[in-house]
Amino acid sequence: MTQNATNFENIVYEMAAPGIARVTLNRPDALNAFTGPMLAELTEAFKQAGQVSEVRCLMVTGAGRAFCAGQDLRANPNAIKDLKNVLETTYRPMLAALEALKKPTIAMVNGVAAGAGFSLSLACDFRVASAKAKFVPAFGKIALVPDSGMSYYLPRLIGVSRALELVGTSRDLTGEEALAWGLANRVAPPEQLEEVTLAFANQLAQAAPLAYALTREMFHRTARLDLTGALTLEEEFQGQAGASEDFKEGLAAFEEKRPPKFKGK
Ligand code: LHQ
Repeated sequence: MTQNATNFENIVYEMAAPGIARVTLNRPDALNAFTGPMLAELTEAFKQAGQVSEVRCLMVTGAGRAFCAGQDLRANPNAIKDLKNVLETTYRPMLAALEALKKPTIAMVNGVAAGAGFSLSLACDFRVASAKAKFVPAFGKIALVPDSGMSYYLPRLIGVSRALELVGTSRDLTGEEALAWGLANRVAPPEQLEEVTLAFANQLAQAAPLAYALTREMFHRTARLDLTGALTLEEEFQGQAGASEDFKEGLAAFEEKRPPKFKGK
């Protein structure tokens, strides 16, 4: 894949390293705030990353000093009139494409992540935060409720009480606090952020793709199941994973005392 092969204007989509794709929100002058065209490009990039088997892990980050300031409150006044419609038609497809990826996704939070930008970081499987990062709920300050998936992801990650504290007080969370609260998986000094994220991405890219996708789905679905339901789901998905070529490769690698080479089949 060449850099921005799809002629994106608001994002950069490229391979950051073998097996690791990177999407960079690229409106640094507006702190990478979301516009309709940017959300459409993100949707397309996530779909492409899902379709290309060479992509084994996806990183999402922001150009310049911010990760993303959420909805652009200035660019298009119409976009902040019918909020229900904007969410349904522009944010939901982007979040659905990210969810449908079924590959490890890491938000590399290089700076402020506000409103729907904070939500996007939560919709990724992992967050690696710069020590300079700030997670800013933002919604409460403009009398809105959390959207773009925050109502789903945030209480699951940090519990209902802390989620309500953050949104109710509109308090920002630093990278270090995010780590302590279990919201970030790693925190790194700004100059080491990329190196730390790539090392983590590289580990994740070695995971057996089918088993990872099934595990991810199980962990999301079992939150709504009782034990019997969870055991049933495990049996079904283990049946699928156990029928894969990658399982055979895993067993062979174990016998031969070597690292496995998974192909996603
Ligand atoms: C911005 C923005 C921004 C435009 C900073 N837009 N220019 C979905 C569907 C439909 C509608 C509604 O909402 C949603 C979901 C949402 O995301 S709602 C939440 C929207 N986001 C916000 O309310 C965040 C507003 N921004 C801020 O609170 C601060 O700017 C943050 C905390 C992001 C950054 O603070 P600082 O680092 O101190 O930077 P700054 O405030 O000085 O901003 C730098 C520039 O960026 C400034 O422009 P200027 O011309 O004065 O230099 C800001 O106006 C601009 N900017 N966020 N969302």
